[in-house]
Amino acid sequence: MKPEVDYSLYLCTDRDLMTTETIEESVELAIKGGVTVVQLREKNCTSREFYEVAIAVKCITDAYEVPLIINDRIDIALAVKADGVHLGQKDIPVQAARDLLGQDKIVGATANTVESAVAAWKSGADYLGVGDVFGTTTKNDTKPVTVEELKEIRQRVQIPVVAIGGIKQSNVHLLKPAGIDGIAVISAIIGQKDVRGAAEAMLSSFREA
Ligand code: TZP
Ligand code: MG
Repeated sequence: MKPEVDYSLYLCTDRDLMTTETIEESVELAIKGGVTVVQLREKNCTSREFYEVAIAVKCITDAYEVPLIINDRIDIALAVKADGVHLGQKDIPVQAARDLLGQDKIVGATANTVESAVAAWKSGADYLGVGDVFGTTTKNDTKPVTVEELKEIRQRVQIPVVAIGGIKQSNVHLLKPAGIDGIAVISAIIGQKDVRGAAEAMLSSFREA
Protein backbone atom coordinates (compact mmCIF):
# COMPACT_ATOMS: atom_id res chain seq x y z
CA MET A 1 0.00 0.00 0.00
CA LYS A 2 1.19 3.46 -0.85
CA PRO A 3 1.40 5.45 2.42
CA GLU A 4 -0.79 8.50 2.99
CA VAL A 5 1.68 11.35 3.11
CA ASP A 6 1.42 14.64 4.94
CA TYR A 7 3.66 16.89 2.84
CA SER A 8 3.51 19.91 5.21
CA LEU A 9 7.19 19.90 6.16
CA TYR A 10 9.37 18.00 3.71
CA LEU A 11 13.02 17.74 4.73
CA CYS A 12 15.75 17.14 2.16
CA THR A 13 19.07 16.10 3.67
CA ASP A 14 22.46 17.54 2.80
CA ARG A 15 25.61 16.18 4.39
CA ASP A 16 27.62 19.25 3.37
CA LEU A 17 25.38 21.52 5.42
CA MET A 18 24.55 19.36 8.42
CA THR A 19 25.53 20.47 11.90
CA THR A 20 25.40 17.06 13.61
CA GLU A 21 27.91 14.22 13.39
CA THR A 22 25.62 12.04 11.31
CA ILE A 23 22.66 12.42 9.00
CA GLU A 24 20.66 10.07 11.23
CA GLU A 25 20.99 12.50 14.15
CA SER A 26 19.84 15.41 12.01
CA VAL A 27 16.91 13.43 10.67
CA GLU A 28 15.81 12.34 14.13
CA LEU A 29 15.99 15.89 15.52
CA ALA A 30 14.11 17.24 12.50
CA ILE A 31 11.38 14.62 12.88
CA LYS A 32 11.08 15.45 16.58
CA GLY A 33 10.60 19.05 15.47
CA GLY A 34 7.75 18.09 13.17
CA VAL A 35 9.17 17.10 9.77
CA THR A 36 6.47 15.00 8.06
CA VAL A 37 8.47 13.46 5.21
CA VAL A 38 12.20 12.92 4.64
CA GLN A 39 14.09 12.84 1.37
CA LEU A 40 17.59 11.40 1.49
CA ARG A 41 19.60 13.50 -0.94
CA GLU A 42 23.18 12.34 -1.49
CA LYS A 43 25.15 13.96 -4.27
CA ASN A 44 28.77 13.14 -3.50
CA CYS A 45 29.11 9.57 -2.35
CA THR A 46 29.50 6.07 -3.70
CA SER A 47 26.51 3.83 -4.28
CA ARG A 48 27.64 1.69 -1.34
CA GLU A 49 27.73 4.69 0.98
CA PHE A 50 24.36 5.89 -0.28
CA TYR A 51 22.91 2.45 0.42
CA GLU A 52 24.40 2.31 3.91
CA VAL A 53 23.21 5.80 4.85
CA ALA A 54 19.78 4.97 3.47
CA ILE A 55 19.56 1.86 5.67
CA ALA A 56 20.58 3.91 8.72
CA VAL A 57 18.15 6.75 7.99
CA LYS A 58 15.35 4.28 7.32
CA CYS A 59 15.73 2.91 10.87
CA ILE A 60 14.92 6.42 12.12
CA THR A 61 12.09 7.21 9.71
CA ASP A 62 10.50 3.79 10.37
CA ALA A 63 10.70 4.30 14.13
CA TYR A 64 8.75 7.58 13.80
CA GLU A 65 6.54 6.33 10.95
CA VAL A 66 7.67 9.09 8.65
CA PRO A 67 7.91 8.30 4.91
CA LEU A 68 11.39 8.08 3.40
CA ILE A 69 11.95 9.19 -0.18
CA ILE A 70 15.26 8.58 -1.98
CA ASN A 71 16.52 11.29 -4.30
CA ASP A 72 17.41 10.22 -7.86
CA ARG A 73 18.11 6.54 -7.23
CA ILE A 74 15.43 3.93 -7.87
CA ASP A 75 17.89 1.12 -7.18
CA ILE A 76 18.66 2.45 -3.70
CA ALA A 77 14.96 3.03 -3.00
CA LEU A 78 14.19 -0.58 -3.94
CA ALA A 79 17.19 -2.01 -2.10
CA VAL A 80 16.29 -0.35 1.22
CA LYS A 81 12.51 -0.63 0.74
CA ALA A 82 12.06 3.12 0.95
CA ASP A 83 8.63 4.62 0.40
CA GLY A 84 9.57 6.18 -2.91
CA VAL A 85 11.86 8.27 -5.08
CA HIS A 86 12.16 11.87 -6.11
CA LEU A 87 13.09 12.56 -9.72
CA GLY A 88 14.33 15.75 -11.35
CA GLN A 89 13.95 16.74 -14.98
CA LYS A 90 17.31 15.11 -15.78
CA ASP A 91 16.58 11.85 -13.96
CA ILE A 92 14.74 8.86 -15.39
CA PRO A 93 11.18 9.70 -16.49
CA VAL A 94 8.31 9.36 -14.03
CA GLN A 95 6.56 6.68 -16.12
CA ALA A 96 9.73 4.57 -16.30
CA ALA A 97 10.17 4.85 -12.54
CA ARG A 98 6.54 3.86 -12.02
CA ASP A 99 7.03 0.79 -14.21
CA LEU A 100 9.98 -0.27 -12.05
CA LEU A 101 8.52 0.64 -8.66
CA GLY A 102 4.86 -0.24 -9.09
CA GLN A 103 1.78 1.49 -7.72
CA ASP A 104 2.64 1.11 -4.03
CA LYS A 105 5.66 3.43 -4.08
CA ILE A 106 5.70 7.20 -4.15
CA VAL A 107 7.15 8.83 -7.24
CA GLY A 108 7.77 12.55 -6.82
CA ALA A 109 8.92 14.88 -9.56
CA THR A 110 10.54 18.28 -9.81
CA ALA A 111 8.81 20.89 -11.95
CA ASN A 112 9.59 24.52 -12.58
CA THR A 113 7.03 25.40 -15.24
CA VAL A 114 3.30 24.85 -15.58
CA GLU A 115 3.96 22.61 -18.61
CA SER A 116 6.47 20.37 -16.83
CA ALA A 117 4.18 20.16 -13.79
CA VAL A 118 1.18 19.08 -15.84
CA ALA A 119 3.34 16.60 -17.78
CA ALA A 120 4.69 15.04 -14.57
CA TRP A 121 1.19 14.78 -13.11
CA LYS A 122 -0.13 13.15 -16.29
CA SER A 123 2.80 10.70 -16.28
CA GLY A 124 1.71 9.49 -12.87
CA ALA A 125 3.73 11.49 -10.33
CA ASP A 126 2.32 11.34 -6.79
CA TYR A 127 3.47 14.82 -5.82
CA LEU A 128 5.49 17.70 -7.24
CA GLY A 129 8.43 19.63 -5.83
CA VAL A 130 8.24 23.07 -7.39
CA GLY A 131 10.99 25.66 -7.26
CA ASP A 132 13.27 27.50 -6.93
CA VAL A 133 10.80 29.86 -5.27
CA PHE A 134 13.02 32.24 -3.27
CA GLY A 135 16.53 31.76 -4.63
CA THR A 136 18.63 29.06 -3.01
CA THR A 137 22.34 28.90 -2.33
CA THR A 138 22.17 25.15 -1.70
CA LYS A 139 21.83 24.04 -5.35
CA ASN A 140 23.41 25.63 -8.41
CA ASP A 141 21.37 24.81 -11.47
CA THR A 142 17.91 25.92 -10.31
CA LYS A 143 15.31 27.82 -12.30
CA PRO A 144 13.22 30.51 -10.64
CA VAL A 145 9.49 29.99 -10.10
CA THR A 146 7.29 32.89 -8.98
CA VAL A 147 4.55 32.56 -6.37
CA GLU A 148 2.08 33.29 -9.20
CA GLU A 149 3.43 30.34 -11.22
CA LEU A 150 3.36 28.18 -8.12
CA LYS A 151 -0.29 29.07 -7.63
CA GLU A 152 -1.09 28.26 -11.26
CA ILE A 153 0.66 24.88 -10.93
CA ARG A 154 -1.31 24.18 -7.75
CA GLN A 155 -4.52 24.89 -9.63
CA ARG A 156 -3.64 22.84 -12.72
CA VAL A 157 -2.61 19.53 -11.11
CA GLN A 158 -4.53 17.19 -8.84
CA ILE A 159 -1.62 15.98 -6.75
CA PRO A 160 0.10 17.62 -3.76
CA VAL A 161 2.49 20.47 -4.56
CA VAL A 162 5.47 21.25 -2.35
CA ALA A 163 7.46 24.47 -2.81
CA ILE A 164 11.26 24.43 -2.61
CA GLY A 165 14.17 26.84 -2.79
CA GLY A 166 15.38 29.36 -0.24
CA ILE A 167 12.42 28.84 2.07
CA LYS A 168 13.06 30.27 5.53
CA GLN A 169 10.94 31.17 8.52
CA SER A 170 10.91 34.78 7.35
CA ASN A 171 9.44 34.11 3.90
CA VAL A 172 7.06 31.17 4.41
CA HIS A 173 4.09 33.57 4.71
CA LEU A 174 4.73 34.81 1.14
CA LEU A 175 3.68 31.38 -0.15
CA LYS A 176 0.19 31.66 1.31
CA PRO A 177 -1.54 32.85 -1.90
CA ALA A 178 -0.29 29.76 -3.75
CA GLY A 179 -2.31 27.38 -1.57
CA ILE A 180 0.40 24.71 -1.61
CA ASP A 181 0.45 21.47 0.36
CA GLY A 182 3.86 21.80 1.93
CA ILE A 183 7.33 23.29 1.98
CA ALA A 184 10.56 21.47 1.19
CA VAL A 185 13.57 22.70 3.08
CA ILE A 186 17.27 21.97 3.27
CA SER A 187 19.44 24.71 4.80
CA ALA A 188 16.79 26.31 7.04
CA ILE A 189 16.57 23.01 8.94
CA ILE A 190 19.64 20.83 8.23
CA GLY A 191 22.05 23.77 8.34
CA GLN A 192 20.85 25.10 11.69
CA LYS A 193 22.52 24.52 15.06
CA ASP A 194 19.15 23.76 16.63
CA VAL A 195 17.72 21.39 14.04
CA ARG A 196 14.70 20.45 16.11
CA GLY A 197 13.85 24.06 16.96
CA ALA A 198 14.26 25.08 13.33
CA ALA A 199 11.86 22.34 12.19
CA GLU A 200 9.32 23.36 14.85
CA ALA A 201 9.52 26.99 13.77
CA MET A 202 9.21 26.15 10.06
CA LEU A 203 6.18 23.95 10.67
CA SER A 204 4.39 26.54 12.74
CA SER A 205 5.17 29.26 10.16
CA PHE A 206 3.74 27.03 7.42
CA ARG A 207 0.64 26.17 9.45
CA GLU A 208 0.05 29.86 10.29
CA ALA A 209 0.34 30.69 6.58
N1 TZP B 1 15.68 22.10 -5.78
C1 TZP B 1 15.29 23.35 -6.04
S1 TZP B 1 15.90 24.45 -4.93
C2 TZP B 1 16.70 23.21 -4.07
C3 TZP B 1 16.47 22.00 -4.68
C4 TZP B 1 16.99 20.70 -4.26
C5 TZP B 1 17.54 23.44 -2.86
C6 TZP B 1 16.74 23.90 -1.69
O1 TZP B 1 17.59 24.10 -0.59
P1 TZP B 1 17.36 25.27 0.47
O2 TZP B 1 18.59 25.22 1.34
O3 TZP B 1 16.12 24.93 1.25
O4 TZP B 1 17.25 26.55 -0.30
MG1 MG C 1 17.66 14.40 -9.26
